[in-house]
Amino acid sequence: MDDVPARADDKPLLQTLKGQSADRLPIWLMRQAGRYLPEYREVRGKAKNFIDFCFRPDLAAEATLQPLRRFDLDAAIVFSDILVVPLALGQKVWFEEGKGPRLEAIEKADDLAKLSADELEPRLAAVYETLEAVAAELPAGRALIGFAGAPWTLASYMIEGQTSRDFARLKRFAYGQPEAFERLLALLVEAVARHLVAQVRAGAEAVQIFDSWAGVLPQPELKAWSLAPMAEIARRLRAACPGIPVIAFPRGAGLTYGAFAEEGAFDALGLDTTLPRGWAAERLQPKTVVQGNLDPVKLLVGGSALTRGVDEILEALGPQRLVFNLGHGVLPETPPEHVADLVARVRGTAS
Ligand code: 1CP
Repeated sequence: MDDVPARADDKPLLQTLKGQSADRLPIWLMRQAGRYLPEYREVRGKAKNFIDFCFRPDLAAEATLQPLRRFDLDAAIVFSDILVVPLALGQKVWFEEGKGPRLEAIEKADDLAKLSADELEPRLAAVYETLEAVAAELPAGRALIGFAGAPWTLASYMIEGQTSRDFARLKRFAYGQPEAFERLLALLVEAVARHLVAQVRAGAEAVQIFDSWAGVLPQPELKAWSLAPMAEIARRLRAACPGIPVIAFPRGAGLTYGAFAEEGAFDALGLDTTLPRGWAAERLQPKTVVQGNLDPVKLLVGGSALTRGVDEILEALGPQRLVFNLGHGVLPETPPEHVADLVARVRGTAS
């Protein structure tokens, strides 16, 4: 039996995130567990609904490990959702099949009084149990990633009540009631930081903070409401868990990615699909590790669109200080064989 767990410093993802040279170029994919895998759809069918799924450690651990059984990936990301945090704060959250998340929307400052972080960790105990179960089964050399939504993106769902096209309700609240909005962000900083600390204590070896909707903010609010809260979360997490690598994914932040790199609070920046790689190599990589940024549609299409896309990234950003990933999540229509092709291409050309 050679199932002695690898030392953390034997794991290529952790080596790269810590700025060390790695044994190989690490790759994992945002939304690598999910509807494009038939085995995912099967375990998903065993739960009453999506929230129940997220809170069933046996099923969630299985979904977390599925992509690693099929593909030679360097990390597992715990199967959960960013919306478990609003749920743990006392907001009503549910998923409508085929439509996505729904929340009982916050409409006015008074509604904030209903939210509290007092019970956060006990309400999210199932997520930590999932991490413990996955950590016990993780194949050697692979890392376990925990995650949370950033305060701005969480606030978007909490105020809009669902996904949005123009974020008009969110922005009206934020610009019109700045004091109440700051209170909401402060509560979310506290909740997300504690949720990440608990994930690390349960076995997460790196964390990613998803700010999926950062790109709808103008300046100076992008710095105030996306960058500053994420940096504060990273600082609190590091104070509690020294050395834990933090990846920030401020999707759509454009030129402000430069400010995220200069902040110095993050070990790596997840680049979205549109960020120019030459600029990232010149302006970001000297200061931080980068992760990204293949267009998920190239993965869906496969063939030469995929191989050319992979090669462009490896050429512009590899092989050091790069974690290979997509620029956003795997799309549900993606053929699983294309993921195998992607991993083979990264392994073949980069090692
Ligand atoms: O029916 C289903 O199976 C629902 C699809 C699904 C899945 C697979 C949802 C609903 N959430 C998840 C899991 C999930 N969500 C993970 C699992 C781990 C992995 O990556 O493999 C992660 C990291 C998330 C994170 C998440 N949830 C984000 C941030 C990342 C991103 O895609 O920008 C966001 C915005 C959500 C909210 C959410 N949950 C689910 C959906 C369909 C959405 C997005 C809705 C929208 O577009 O606004």
